Amino acid sequence: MSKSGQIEQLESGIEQELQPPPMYKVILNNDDYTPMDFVIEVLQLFFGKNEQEATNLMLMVHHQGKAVCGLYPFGIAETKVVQVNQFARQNQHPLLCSLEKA
Ligand code: TYC
Repeated sequence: MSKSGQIEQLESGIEQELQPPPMYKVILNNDDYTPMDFVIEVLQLFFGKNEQEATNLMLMVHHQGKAVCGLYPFGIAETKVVQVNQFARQNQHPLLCSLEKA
């Protein structure tokens, strides 16, 4: 590769490093079976919500079908999704947590 090509590549690498990481929305989806209290517990345990915030967010999911629980860089968002879905399955609930690019 030419010298100027190498410099361009280096510069674009540096620019990328200076950007904030792309963020991902962690979404909680409604279903007909997961108990409301369980969803409130999940929001407190995994998303740091207090009881009032967790209740409001759970009701938003219940009425609107889904809601954003938090915004994180990919690795953290993916870990939350895995942990929440695993915790739901361990407790025999169909609750579904998913990921969307912000
Ligand atoms: N719709 C559920 C019920 O009536 C409650 C619920 C809320 C389930 C939010 C999932 O992400 C959810 N028991």
